[in-house]
Amino acid sequence: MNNYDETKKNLQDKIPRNFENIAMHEFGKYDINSNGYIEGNELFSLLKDMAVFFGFDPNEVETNESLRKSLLSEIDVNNDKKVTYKEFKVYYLIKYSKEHFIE
Ligand SMILES: [Ca+2]
Ligand SMILES: [Ca+2]
Repeated sequence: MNNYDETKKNLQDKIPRNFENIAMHEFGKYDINSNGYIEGNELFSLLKDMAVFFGFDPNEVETNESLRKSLLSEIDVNNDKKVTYKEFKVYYLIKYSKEHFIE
């Protein structure tokens, strides 16, 4: 087994089995009206949290449209200005990994 496989396996071992539940729960916090999309005003709290994650000032999200756009483009893969659970999960997995087991 090469190093890459090793690393991948270590990572998989560390992701909790209930990760899906955790991610869904997090998604639900942003999807206030539970319609399956984080969109419109719901995006602000997500983008603010993302700003913190990427090292920006969250207050800038309100005022800085280009920051908003660049953060959204990180997560909104199909560029429809809505964030689905599937799109959210990719970001959240990275965030979770970084917070829990990557320096
Ligand atoms: Ca929604
Ligand atoms: Ca989308």
